[in-house]
Amino acid sequence: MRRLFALIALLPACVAAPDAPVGRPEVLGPEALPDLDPADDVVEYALEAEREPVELLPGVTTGMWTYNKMSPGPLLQANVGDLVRVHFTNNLDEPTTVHWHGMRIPAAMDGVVHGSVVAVEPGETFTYEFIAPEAGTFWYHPHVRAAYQVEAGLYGTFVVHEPEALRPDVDQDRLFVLDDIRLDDDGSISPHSTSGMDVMMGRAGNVLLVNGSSEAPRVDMVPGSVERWRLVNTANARTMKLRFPRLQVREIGGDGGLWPQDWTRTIDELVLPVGARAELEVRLAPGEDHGDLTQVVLVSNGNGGAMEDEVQGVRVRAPSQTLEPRGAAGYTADPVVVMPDADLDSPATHSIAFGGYTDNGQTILTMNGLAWPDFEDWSVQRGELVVFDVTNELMMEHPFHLHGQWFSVLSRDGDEAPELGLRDTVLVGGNETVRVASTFDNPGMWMVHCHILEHAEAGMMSMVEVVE
Ligand SMILES: [Cu+2]
Repeated sequence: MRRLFALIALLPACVAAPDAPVGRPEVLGPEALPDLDPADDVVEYALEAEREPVELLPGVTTGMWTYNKMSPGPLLQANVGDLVRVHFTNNLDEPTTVHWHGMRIPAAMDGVVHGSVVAVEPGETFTYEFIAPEAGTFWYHPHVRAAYQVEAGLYGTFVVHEPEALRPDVDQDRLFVLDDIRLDDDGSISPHSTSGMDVMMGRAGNVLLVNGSSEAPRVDMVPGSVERWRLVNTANARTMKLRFPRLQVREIGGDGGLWPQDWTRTIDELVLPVGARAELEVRLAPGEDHGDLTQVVLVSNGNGGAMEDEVQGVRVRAPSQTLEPRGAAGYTADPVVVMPDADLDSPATHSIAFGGYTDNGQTILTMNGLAWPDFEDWSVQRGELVVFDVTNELMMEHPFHLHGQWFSVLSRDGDEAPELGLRDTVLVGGNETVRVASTFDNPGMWMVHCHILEHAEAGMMSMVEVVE
């Protein structure tokens, strides 16, 4: 039972996949959706948004909005380069869309309602079609009234597999979706607030979920074995701080997929902002009989203050019978990752400021002074290297998210940033400036926004046009 009864809101079951698709390794975690197209290089899925009671707390059902009656929704998979076709049907009573977070696909398929792209109305079906351009761990969610729809349960994962030669040699590939949700005592989702601290800080849940369960999933690992773990943070607002007691963990990739060997590093702690993903190589040392992934959360200290507490996220146990590890090598591939040609000293040519003000008691959050649906006129040439600053004029943090492109993180307040590789999401701390670089190689109109969904809906969204 991982309910956070005493959570300070102001501060911020593993199901085996059915038969693994041909040519794609099995990923354990959310249930995999069957591919309807027998061709090797085409995947076709039927996805349906509908209401469904889901058991989040043991013995208690919550009326959720689901994809295919599941929350998280089913795991979609493709090999890099595959044609992906998703027939999406909206059986809710309000419009929605599907946004493919992190996937650099055509703007018309990105699920953002703008220009000629309209929402999928109740009862309608829309087919999303694109080539899976890069390998990595991605997720999908609505981009309409997202603070409400994502909290209600509309989120799922999409794994695009690397070519065989670049895949880690592991005993198991697992996916953990980390989320929180705010439930009332009867198990129903607490009403949303459009003012006060929920808008200022984002909506924090009082129940932690891993793969849709409030019970920490249990994983059996043979001592001496090695696994690939993919982590996704789908919470509305909660930055996840993770620790890995008694496990040996190497960070091997992030939003933009797996890294060259040079960049991989041993970690015992990880900060995962909302929207972001992590790729980990996880070992249970020989002779060790258990380990954990823990989530560091704030709880009351009983005196009106707050303290950090570690809550089990994933429990790792060695099976009781003695088993020999297979001797898998782990992650030994060394892919070439083309990074934007910029470094710590590169000057910024554009700046985006997160700000806000109060108007008649209503909190309005802005980007460069404008609140969505108003946004600044910002365009770049396709393929142009742009170094830009993301500046936070407020004290609360904002996870900056760019659609359709990836960027590298150059610096934080002028100092080298710890984030490696290509990203689509980066956390900007209170009153901090993060400098990033992108080559903007995907044409179209693209969202740029804070991924705290309450902030986005209070105005913190903008667009950039990448001009051919
Ligand atoms: Cu924000």
